[in-house]
Amino acid sequence: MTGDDRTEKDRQLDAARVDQRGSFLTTDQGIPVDDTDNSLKAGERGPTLMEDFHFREKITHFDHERIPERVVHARGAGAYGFFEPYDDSLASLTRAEFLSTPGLRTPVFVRFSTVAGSRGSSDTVRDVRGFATKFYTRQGNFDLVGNNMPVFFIQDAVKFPDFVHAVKPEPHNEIPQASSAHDTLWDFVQLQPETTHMMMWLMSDRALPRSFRMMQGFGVHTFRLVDAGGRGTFVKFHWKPKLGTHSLVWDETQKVAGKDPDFNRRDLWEAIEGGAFPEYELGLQLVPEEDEHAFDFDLLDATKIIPEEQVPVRPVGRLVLNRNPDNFFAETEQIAFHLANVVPGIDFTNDPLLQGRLFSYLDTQLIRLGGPNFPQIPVNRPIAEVHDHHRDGYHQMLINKGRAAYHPNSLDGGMPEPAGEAAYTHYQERVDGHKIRKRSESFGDHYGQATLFWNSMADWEREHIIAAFRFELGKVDARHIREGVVHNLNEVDHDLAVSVAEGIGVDAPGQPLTANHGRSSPALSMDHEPADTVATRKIAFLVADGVDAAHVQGVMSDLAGKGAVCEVLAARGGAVRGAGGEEVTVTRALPTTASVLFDAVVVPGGEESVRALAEDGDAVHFVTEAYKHGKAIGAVGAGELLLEPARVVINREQGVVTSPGGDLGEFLTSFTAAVAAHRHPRRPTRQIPA
Ligand code: HDD
Repeated sequence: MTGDDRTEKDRQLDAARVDQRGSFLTTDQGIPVDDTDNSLKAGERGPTLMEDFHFREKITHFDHERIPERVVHARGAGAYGFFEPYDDSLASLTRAEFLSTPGLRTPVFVRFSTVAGSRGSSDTVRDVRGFATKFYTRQGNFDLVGNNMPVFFIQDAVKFPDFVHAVKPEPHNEIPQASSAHDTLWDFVQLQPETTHMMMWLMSDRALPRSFRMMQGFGVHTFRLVDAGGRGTFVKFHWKPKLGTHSLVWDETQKVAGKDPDFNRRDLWEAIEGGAFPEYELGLQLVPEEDEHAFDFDLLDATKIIPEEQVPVRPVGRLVLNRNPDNFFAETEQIAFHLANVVPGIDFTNDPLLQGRLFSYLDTQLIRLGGPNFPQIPVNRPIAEVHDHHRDGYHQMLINKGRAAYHPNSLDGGMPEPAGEAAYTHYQERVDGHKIRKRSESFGDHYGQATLFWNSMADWEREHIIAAFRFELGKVDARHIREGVVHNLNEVDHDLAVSVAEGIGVDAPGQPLTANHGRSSPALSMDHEPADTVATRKIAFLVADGVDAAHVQGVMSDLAGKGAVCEVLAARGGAVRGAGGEEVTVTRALPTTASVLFDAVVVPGGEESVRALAEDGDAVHFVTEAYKHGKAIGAVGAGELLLEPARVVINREQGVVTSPGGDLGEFLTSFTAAVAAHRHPRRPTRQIPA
């Protein structure tokens, strides 16, 4: 990002940026340092002296480098960018300018995360992904702290510590890391049926995103837009990725966790560095206040969606991420989201999960960032001006002039005083009720939408969900917990419960508890996702000496021209010799990589090359595994000879594209479509080892 692309936030950050390249070493007091390799000692073999201020400063700072990781969402990756509304059509519904001023680019920082694992855990675990956006608007910061699933595990924030304690590693031995496949989580789940809908999402491939750039985001709760006259409209926020919503498969994720634990983080970083800026569309579901009770669920219940077929998602603007942070700790780690950061025109509802979050986020930042001045940390500072009566506290960075840190005052001319028309005014909701600890009966149906989700899945999505339940519950030792979950699943769908029971050694339920209502919502399935681009897809070319260099060159340049990222892999790094004696550069040696790190594989022709690959276990396994994981496989000319030892069945419909005569034109059309389809999950691969 250069010149005019720089946002106001970017320019503000310049004041905090430091570039030490070309500078000599100093202490924190600015004293030049003569030696940072030897401490000051009384004699060459003598004790280190207390007066070595450089030594003490260096060690002390190091000793205090760590801050507490986030209690949830500890592992994350972030980027800067901007949000831009399409038009002014929301102006009649909200005072929020950033949503309704055409052409206004509001700077943002987005942090994606996993939930359960600690900072050093793997990216590709089965988990919810956080999708938190800080909009630095001219009216102040607005934080949309969402997830990649539209519902949540619990209905009331008071249950959050229970849920998190259950899903985190077990307290006696801190096992397992970043995994929900253990007794305590499923114990909680079976006893707390409101988790059922979210567990369906968690067991689906939504929990295994291929990329942060290919997952949806949801504000989850019902919020409120408020217009200039104080009229409210219920709203649900949706992010839709431009590249479509796509997932990995379970076996793949487990292997990636070892081969490249930074898979999603690296993907985001590399896409932005390479100029393929991730883009998402913001969509809103809008419900007039008078329709609050028009649904068979409660809008205030965060375990429910509003089916898109009932209330369509209205596209309102786009989010583009175009700059990586300069320093992970300073920016991605220190960014502090808070649900209560709203701007005029956006307000809360009485969703009890939302209400509890309004307390938790500020509270957690105080311990995590060490005091009440964390909003002054550069990444957290709004671009709107800040004037307040807050003073002092740890790490106060500002020098507030004047005498009157109170209101009303006469000494500083009464300022700062409450703003007039520009001020945030809370939605004037009339509230009338008794103080009671009670859940509304309208929150009572815990299964109907879990069934809706199940009914909406394609055949292969259902297979993956069943396999996920079997895997997770297969790791649960306590039989009564497994039985409890199956009992709850029988409320969702009888066939589902029976299939899961059969895989985990508990008795299958004899009959359905509730008849499946038969309703579905096609928008919930990933089977209908757009499959029209190969942009940023990673494609491996397997080569050895004797490869047909024209195949490598021809296929690579075509795919690279369409935005794909191509790498040439061989048994060793360096280069291989082409069939015509030319040099073909190798990007990476096979032992340093794996098929799970790619979206597709091409075997170019050149009989000598293909025969050598067929004798190389790494190469054969590469192709077999890619096939098993449903990836596009292309073989040009003699490349086809590798498919048999790799147990690949040639079938264009299933994304295995060959060109026996070596004709590239027709091959490229079919192969491009096969890669754009993301995965081919309907291949008969059960017998294939990988
Ligand atoms: Fe939360 C972090 C999303 C319920 C308490 N949450 C956190 C982050 C995301 C979410 C994306 C990471 C932000 C970042 O990148 O820094 N949380 C959600 C969603 C929820 C939700 C979508 C339900 C709809 N959260 C929730 C509840 C509570 C919390 C009910 C507590 C009552 N969440 C926290 C927290 C965290 C947090 C403890 C940990 C670190 C942080 O806030 O900054 O306050």
